[in-house]
Amino acid sequence: MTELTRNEAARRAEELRREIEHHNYRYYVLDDPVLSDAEFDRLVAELAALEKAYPDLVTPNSPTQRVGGAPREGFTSVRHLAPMLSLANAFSAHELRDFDRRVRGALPGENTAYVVEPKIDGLAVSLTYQNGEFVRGATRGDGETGEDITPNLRTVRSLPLRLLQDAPPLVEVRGEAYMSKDAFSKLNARREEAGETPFANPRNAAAGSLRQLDPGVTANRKLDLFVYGIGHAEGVAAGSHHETLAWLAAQGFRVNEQYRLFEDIGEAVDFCLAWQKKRFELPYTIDGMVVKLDSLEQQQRLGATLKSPRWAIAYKFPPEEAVTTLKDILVSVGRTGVLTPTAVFKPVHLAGTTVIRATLHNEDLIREKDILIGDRIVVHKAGDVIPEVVRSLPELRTGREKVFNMPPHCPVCGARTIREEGEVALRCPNISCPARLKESLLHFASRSAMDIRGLGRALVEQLVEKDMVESVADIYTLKHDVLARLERMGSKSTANVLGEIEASKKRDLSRLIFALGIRHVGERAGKVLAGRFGTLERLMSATEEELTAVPEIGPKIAASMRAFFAEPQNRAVIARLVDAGVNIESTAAAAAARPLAGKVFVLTGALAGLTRDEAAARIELLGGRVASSVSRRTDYVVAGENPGSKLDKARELGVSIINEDEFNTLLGARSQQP
Ligand code: 0OX
Repeated sequence: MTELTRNEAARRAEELRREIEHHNYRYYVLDDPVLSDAEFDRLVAELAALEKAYPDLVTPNSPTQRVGGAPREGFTSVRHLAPMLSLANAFSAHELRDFDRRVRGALPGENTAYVVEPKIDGLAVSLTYQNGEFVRGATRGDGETGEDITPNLRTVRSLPLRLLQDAPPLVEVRGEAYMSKDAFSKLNARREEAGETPFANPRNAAAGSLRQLDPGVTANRKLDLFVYGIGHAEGVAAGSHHETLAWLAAQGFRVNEQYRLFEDIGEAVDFCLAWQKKRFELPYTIDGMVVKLDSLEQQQRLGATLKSPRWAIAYKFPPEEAVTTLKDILVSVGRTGVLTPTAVFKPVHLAGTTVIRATLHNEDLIREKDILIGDRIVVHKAGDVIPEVVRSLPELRTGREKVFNMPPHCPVCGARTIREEGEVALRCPNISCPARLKESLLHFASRSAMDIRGLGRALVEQLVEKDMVESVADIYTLKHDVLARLERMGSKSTANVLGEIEASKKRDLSRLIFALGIRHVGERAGKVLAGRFGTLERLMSATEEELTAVPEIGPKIAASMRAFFAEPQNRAVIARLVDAGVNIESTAAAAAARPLAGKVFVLTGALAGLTRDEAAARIELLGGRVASSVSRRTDYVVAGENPGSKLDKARELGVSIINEDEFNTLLGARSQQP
């Protein structure tokens, strides 16, 4: 490798890093992307290939490091340069005015102004930048020392890995990492699908995702970041909080744009109260508003108590609660047979929507909360998202309320319910229970599983109730004439559904693994397992050790897989799926990773866009091989400027000759995921 080539590689890598981070910023911070996903992926693929060819070019802040590094043994603690203080709370307009009186009392005769900004309900983080480079990220901890979560924070796309403007020598930026309501709902839906415990609210989801020893797990969670201040600064010119926010935004950070500057506390209070009403319109949870004295010099003079600054206060929103009447408790049976009690109450307006039901999780919880059917109950939405019964109001009882008991028999099939040792949940043990079957079919056909459009609840209910299907495999035996006789199934929709069912036979193995509904096996596990084992047969014969050896697959998933495949009834269903012609191979996973597998390339002449080593690295990254001379086994000769005698040899042997454009198409178009 010549010095020059390495230099060229280093230059190109740096160019790519800047370009990728710029587009990342446009997408995640400005919400104004200019590149398509495919174009963006191509840049990342090129950088990854370069870094593979020259591993010493990898930097900790390369965008390729955003996918998460190696798992660690534990967290190390880090001392914050300046303590991370917490905020004192105000629970009323009156307390906000008290705060203003204290502030002005300490600054007699001076002008004062306040910045009021939303209080994001997430996890406080401190981000250290040295000469413009992100070097450390930490949790608050006890305020003096926190936990080092640097690799986890690197996966947060809206966190700048390098600052945009003239780099200050050292700065500690403070902000809130959080999960949007939408990402939270989707994550919980996925967890429930996989039989995992859902998170109670977006804040717990954000904290749980960031406090992971394996940053790869964090990378798969959609976390976001707002920054709101600077802890310790060397070389930052700002005289006020609003200038600090502007400086942070100019450095590439996401700053919440809802902040406003006020000179009058009355207007600041009105602003807080207006947001109290409007808060549910935001795509993320806020639990209050923060009022901060604007002048940094005045802030400094006011100082802090042991715990919190005297120059700022959090106005906490009252919890959004409503009182309604519990009409009934219904019990539903899920795919895994778990019986879940659901509270059904008189419709009530709550956190932006009308709600009529809330899960009660299990019988123990109903007892703990002393809930009777007919009770007046207090309801709220956890994290503004999940309706929950907070408590009952026993003082309002009339005597006509009724105690609820979980049914001793499955409400759907009548099988005796069981409570497994160590579990709070009651289960229907009958795997042919129509309720379980319906949920299994819906899961099998769902978008992220076999994606059979048209096989929705209305059709599934009829199929199960008319005994037309007994397992997911029966979907593939449905005939046009019987289907067309069902309600709401005209000849056209029947043909559509049958077409969809047929098309689902070609889905990738990863989807099938997920579709089988094995406990704890979610979409992600399906992909990882399909990529690793390649065929269903190999997966079915894998031992627990082989399964746990796969990154991201833990003992719980492995044990659940083994138990599932050991069950003769499950094996019979799988055999019937195979007979029906359902694909059991991982076409996508293997092929996408190595689209040029088995292809032999010979390079001749100079390429305009890539050095020889870069071209070779790209080919190898996609599974191809580079040979030094042309033979009958050569698949492509890539001809650049001034090609040599290899071109003549290729012509002589009739080997495909491609130019640089065609070569780029081969690299680019094929490197995208299908
Ligand atoms: C927030 C938030 C939290 C921190 C200590 C002094 C001022 N959760 O959105 N804290 C602060 O600032 C405090 N601002 C915020 N916006």
